[in-house]
Amino acid sequence: MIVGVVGKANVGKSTFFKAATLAEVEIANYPFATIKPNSGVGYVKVDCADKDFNVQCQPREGFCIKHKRFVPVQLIDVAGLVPGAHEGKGMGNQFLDDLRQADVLIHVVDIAGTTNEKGEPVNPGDYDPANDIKFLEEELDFWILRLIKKGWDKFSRSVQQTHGEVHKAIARHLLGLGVTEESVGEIITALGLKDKDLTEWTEDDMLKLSQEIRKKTKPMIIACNKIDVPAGAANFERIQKEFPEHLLVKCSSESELALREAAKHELINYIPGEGTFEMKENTSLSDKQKSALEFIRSNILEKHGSTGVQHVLDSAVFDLLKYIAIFPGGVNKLADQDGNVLPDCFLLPHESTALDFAYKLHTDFGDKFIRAIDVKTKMTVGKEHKLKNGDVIEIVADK
Ligand SMILES: Nc1nc2c(ncn2[C@@H]2O[C@H](COP(=O)(O)OP(=O)(O)OP(=O)(O)O)[C@@H](O)[C@H]2O)c(=O)[nH]1
Ligand SMILES: [Mg+2]
Repeated sequence: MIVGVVGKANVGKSTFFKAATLAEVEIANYPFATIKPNSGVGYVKVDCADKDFNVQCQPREGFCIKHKRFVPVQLIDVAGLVPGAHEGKGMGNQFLDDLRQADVLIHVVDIAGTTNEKGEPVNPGDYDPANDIKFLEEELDFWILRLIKKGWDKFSRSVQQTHGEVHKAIARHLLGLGVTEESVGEIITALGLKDKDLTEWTEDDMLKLSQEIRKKTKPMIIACNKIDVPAGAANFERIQKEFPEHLLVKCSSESELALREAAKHELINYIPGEGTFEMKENTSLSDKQKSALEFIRSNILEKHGSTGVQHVLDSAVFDLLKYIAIFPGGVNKLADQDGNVLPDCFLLPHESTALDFAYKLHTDFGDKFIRAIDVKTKMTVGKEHKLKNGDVIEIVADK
């Protein structure tokens, strides 16, 4: 699972990324602080299956606090985009190539409007963040268009000469984007381009294809960041109405970063994504730190329920992509050979079957699949059985 963090320059992408990964990255109040992409491990939060068995798990990767399991996902934070990036404005958009493999995108928006279209600081509310939602999608479309156009002449001639099937050829041409032949087939049929010779495609045909490919391969959640700045809340309400088709989640990355760092230094007890934290006794918290934390408690957690950062990640993976978390385990034993209880948790696409899960564990399990057991109910299930979020599954395979 790869999650890409995108957005205009200076909106808080790196702050969001750092809050989610605690990786050391550059954060600064001017555009293009990030040049090279940052890659790190963040976590999505699921109800751990260990609770159903009254045990404590020992995750091989990630961690579990009070039966909330944090499952690793890869996050990539890239340079900021500005309108006209595809024509070379700002840092251009070629760096987006690092996001080709992303399964889902988090679009970070400065919902308080404290940065103009170039990413320069302005007074809160002086810029309308609705513009960013529109231009960013366009810039992503132009980025995909560039990938489509790369080597198009040669490619289209060779498909023409070999009478290749258009949807298969395009999927191959865009292999790096992870678009399937089936999806390309559906898109070009809907666009009425199915029978058009590739050598005759216009730039407009290609742009339409780019837009549809973006929607299919790069679903996007909008992280409405800087909700702590007073102008943010009203903008959020307004923009939510203006973009009813988009998934918008409010957040304050800066607050989440402060809480996670305080927790890392053992100054507070805080479970990422929760609406509360506790100050630890006998710590070296200064009065200034204490009041900053109390400010977060009353202005963010109590007002909005949480800082939103964890919620954005979870929502991207579980609401938008509809992934499910599956734990391998045995009916007689929940631990692996080393005694680690429920050591693994896998994120699988929506509608994955018992057989898909077997293949995910090992090719041999898939090839030699006999049956699977739903460990919570002890029911035997077959290959085609659709798994659901939180299932613990034992695969029985031929030796
Ligand atoms: N008030 C407030 N400020 C924030 C928040 N998140 C980030 N910032 C500030 O916004 C500025 C930009 O943050 P970065 O994380 O560097 O932004 P970026 O989008 O990575 O910027 P580029 O890499 O330059 O595109 C910094 O001054 C941050 O401290 C937030 O939740 N609230
Ligand atoms: Mg940055």
